[in-house]
Amino acid sequence: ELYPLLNRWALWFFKNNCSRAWQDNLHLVIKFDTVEDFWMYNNIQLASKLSSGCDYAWRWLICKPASQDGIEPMWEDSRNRRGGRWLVSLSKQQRHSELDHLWLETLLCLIGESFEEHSREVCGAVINIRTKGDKIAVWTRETENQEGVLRIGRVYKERLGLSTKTIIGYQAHADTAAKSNSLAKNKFVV
Ligand code: M7G
Repeated sequence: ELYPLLNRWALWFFKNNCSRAWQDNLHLVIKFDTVEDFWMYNNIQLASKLSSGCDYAWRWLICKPASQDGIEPMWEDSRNRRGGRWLVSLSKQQRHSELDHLWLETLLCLIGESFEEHSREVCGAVINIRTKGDKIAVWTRETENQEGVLRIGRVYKERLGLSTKTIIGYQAHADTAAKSNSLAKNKFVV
């Protein structure tokens, strides 16, 4: 017997090829809507084993309600355009000690709809494997929904088991897109 998830999700993979446009490097791997399929595809490759550098890679999980088109994992998608992300920046050492665990917990928050009535605000999650430090983020739909954004941030931080001393910030995609090098300013922190 298969256990259904409340939503259908899509796993995307980003494999950088410097000679192509950013969007052309994004590949839809699989769509799934059962617990069993989630476990199967989640084990394809541990995040900590993905390569980095110019050959960097992403893994994505994006909401896809069965009856609608999926949200594409890019700022340009209409459901991301006004949104932003809760960003967890990791140190180099954390790749070996914590990355896989934090990513799995992030995925479980999403497919388990852990943010109660605010779960529908969640568009997806992304992991960036980077030599300068890996990043995990949860993308939400509407930067202006302060109550929802803050609630998601608090629940997410607690689920990751981050100490109260660790501050995580929320940035609007529009600000991130405008700043190619430095980090965009935080709209919220928890
Ligand atoms: P990144 O991979 O999110 O983080 O962005 P990084 O700085 O740690 O490598 C790197 C670059 O990828 C950005 O400066 C953009 O040129 C491009 N990029 C990233 N995202 C998420 C998008 C997106 O959603 N749309 C487009 N068009 N480009 C993006």
